[in-house]
Amino acid sequence: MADTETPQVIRRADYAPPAFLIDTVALEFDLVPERTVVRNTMRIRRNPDAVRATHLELMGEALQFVEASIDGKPYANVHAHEHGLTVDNVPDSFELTLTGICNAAANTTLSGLYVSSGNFFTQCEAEGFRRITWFLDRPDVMATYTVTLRADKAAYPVLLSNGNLLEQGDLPDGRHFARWEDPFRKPSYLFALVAGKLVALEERVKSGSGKEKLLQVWVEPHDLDKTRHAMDSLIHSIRWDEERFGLELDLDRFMIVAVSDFNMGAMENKGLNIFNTKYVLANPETATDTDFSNIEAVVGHEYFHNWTGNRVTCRDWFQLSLKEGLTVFRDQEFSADMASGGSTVENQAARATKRIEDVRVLRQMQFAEDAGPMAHPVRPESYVEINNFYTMTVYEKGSEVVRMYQTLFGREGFRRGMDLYFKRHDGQAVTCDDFRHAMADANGRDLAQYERWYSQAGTPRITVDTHYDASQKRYTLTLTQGYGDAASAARETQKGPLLIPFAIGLIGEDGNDMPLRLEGEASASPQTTRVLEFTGKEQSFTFVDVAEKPLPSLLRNFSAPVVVEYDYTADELAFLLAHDSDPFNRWEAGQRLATRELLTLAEHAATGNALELDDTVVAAFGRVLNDETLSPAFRELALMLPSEAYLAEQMDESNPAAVHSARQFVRKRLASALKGDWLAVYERHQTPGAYEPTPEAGGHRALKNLALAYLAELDDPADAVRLAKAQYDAANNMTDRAAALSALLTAAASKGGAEAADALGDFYRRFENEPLVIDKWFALQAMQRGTKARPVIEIVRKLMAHPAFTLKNPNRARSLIFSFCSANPAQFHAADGSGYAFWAEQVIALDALNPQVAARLARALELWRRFTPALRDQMRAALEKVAAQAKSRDVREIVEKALA
Ligand code: B3K
Ligand code: ZN
Repeated sequence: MADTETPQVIRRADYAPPAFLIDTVALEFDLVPERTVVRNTMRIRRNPDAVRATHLELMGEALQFVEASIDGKPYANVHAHEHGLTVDNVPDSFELTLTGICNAAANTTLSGLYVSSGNFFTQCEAEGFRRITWFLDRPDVMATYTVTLRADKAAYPVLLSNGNLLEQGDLPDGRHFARWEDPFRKPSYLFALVAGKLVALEERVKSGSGKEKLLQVWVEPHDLDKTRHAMDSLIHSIRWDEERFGLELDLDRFMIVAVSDFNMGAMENKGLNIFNTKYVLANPETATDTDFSNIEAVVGHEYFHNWTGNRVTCRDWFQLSLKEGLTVFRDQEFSADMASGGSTVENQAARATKRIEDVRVLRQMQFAEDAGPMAHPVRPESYVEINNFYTMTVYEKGSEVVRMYQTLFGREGFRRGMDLYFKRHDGQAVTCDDFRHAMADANGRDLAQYERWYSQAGTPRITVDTHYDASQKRYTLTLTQGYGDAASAARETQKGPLLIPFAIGLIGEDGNDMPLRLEGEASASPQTTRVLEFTGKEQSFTFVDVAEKPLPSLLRNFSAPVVVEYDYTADELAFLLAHDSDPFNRWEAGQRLATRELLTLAEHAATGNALELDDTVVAAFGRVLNDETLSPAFRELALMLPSEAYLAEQMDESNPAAVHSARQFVRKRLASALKGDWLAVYERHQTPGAYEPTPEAGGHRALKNLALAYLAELDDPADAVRLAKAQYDAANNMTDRAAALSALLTAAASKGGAEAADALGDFYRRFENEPLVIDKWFALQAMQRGTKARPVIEIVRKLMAHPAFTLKNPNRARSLIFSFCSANPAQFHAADGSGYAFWAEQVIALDALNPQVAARLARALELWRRFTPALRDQMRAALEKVAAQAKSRDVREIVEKALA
């Protein structure tokens, strides 16, 4: 097999440096949708550090070969094939020019060069560049690029690529050109071009060293009024990276371009970030508070990649978390700092809100991934299709693995490690080990054991035993670590104990933190939270001078991505919820209390027993609801029950119907028992006046809308309907309007209601020309409560035929199909298997159009083995159907691993 043919499984252990290096690339594009001619001139030389090869193998896909020349002379000794191009008998150093043609108009994969709304865009990560031209399309081949774009001037007035604009001008026949140069060496996955009818919001800012920078946010003309927030987010990101990490923007110009057809969130191409419109466009009428904060986070994330990803990149794709885990950590810290008003630790509560949201995502999605057939270490050992490994594990667990360095060494120690990392590796393609070594060396530590965080899959479980010796005033915690009965994909990787930073506090009877003095220490430390370094399989820590029996506050601020098992009583959890000085653990106590109760109720529901709710839960939730000393944003998070998906995953056999009954029962009980309080909170947390997307105002809206959602659960939801209808009509922002519509849909499920239908109709008419809002319209309906008379699958199937629906636009497909299959478990897992049949049809249909999106949807069934037998059998049948028909490597890898 030629080396560019993709083997079945790619292994990390097989890494070998490239036989050739490419120093410079000059690309010329004649942009025509069906027939773009690409001329690619590369300066190539043998890699002195690799074994000598007789021929050069370049990767290429879906390309039509035209001609080749070496050092300016036509060269016939080339062979184009399905996976690339072989060039025989090459000298040691030469200039190779290849001309090929690609069909951007026919490209529905949205990888490589494609057309969206009549404009040209590219997406190259991970392996899309080879769909544009033949290349050593791997991240350890870094070159400088000059790019010339030529196109019809009327149809494509704007021509953009990476770096700085060198010149532009007119050509004969109504065409024009632009020439761009990126002065920094980069891997091919960071290449980008954009051409079309676009307009920009522009700002000029001065960077830390006083240099002027041009910032642009490019969109279609009708979207220019939705770019301010993205621009502000970019400016804040630039400032933040200078202040927190001393990292300055290295180009004179930085561009963001929005495109509505996009496979994921955004892409960090050097100097020319390309974004899904969903993470750029926002104004109060069209975007929710969540959209506003997501935009800030994603703009930050892509900008931060300029250093963590672009200046220092990955040696190979197994190192993906080197840039993704680190950059997620950076964007999480950025959002936390923005919410708490600067990079200080003062406003702990605002930071905690962000932390809670991040941990909720990690636990709900990454822990589930780690428990199934796709479980893999943060640095995977093998893959079939790399696009399947842009996962929660690589991103979110990867971020936790980076965060733990900061937990161990403090902010200053972490910064020292970052500084050393850039000093050693700027301009290089490196590995996760290089990052770990920089952290270790900058802090004078041996971090050999820490490597296991990168190589072991599965979620660690820590069991905690405590003993208080009243006569000696000694308190001993014994921690044991393991993985429980992990899925086989994870078990194979588990070799030994991890270095776990385990943050803890001890709480006295008065609810205050107690002083902490570990055995052997001269005196108690001023901090009442201590990070214990837990490295053994089992390890004990003894605190002395402990005046009374404490209540332990474990894993404060979620100091490691693990599950903690400790037998708290319901009263103890209620006490922690009321008193813990660590806001994360206050929230956590409420979640534990609710989870335990909900799981008991789900077992009862599964066996047909009557449901009854413990008063401790109602009382504890009531106290939080009415505690005006807590921020509204925090209260909203604390009063939200764990999701159905998370709860189902905690059961021995996942039973979505039973979980749904239990959760609904609790929601109704909390709604009715606290009805007066919900109504009062609803009134008290109105945000009159102009809309402001601040965390404070957003917190009020979140709590108010949660109150509305609870009220909509009442058997007689008349109050909720009245309030929701008034809120819908009067709303001056999308957060309130969408929440009102959602409450009307909920109320309609128990009572039926013309109000919901009217509001849905109005919503569609009002926002017909706003695709991102129409996505919300589809999603709200796909996620709604179903009834026996009207199961949601019927509504979804009907919406598939709606003129505004198309499978080709990933946002639209996600809004209807993914929302139903992944965010409406009770309806998707209907006992008759109708959800699974629908899923199989859609995965197969998407597979033919866009394998990356299809493979994401394919993952909705991967945990099938954990479900009740009746569902399990039907899920397997659906998976087998997809396995028999799917063509792409992407989908095949997912379903074959699920069935293995
Ligand atoms: N690096 C891109 C993701 C590319 C995904 C390719 N399937 C966006 C990001 O993480 O910033
Ligand atoms: Zn990223």
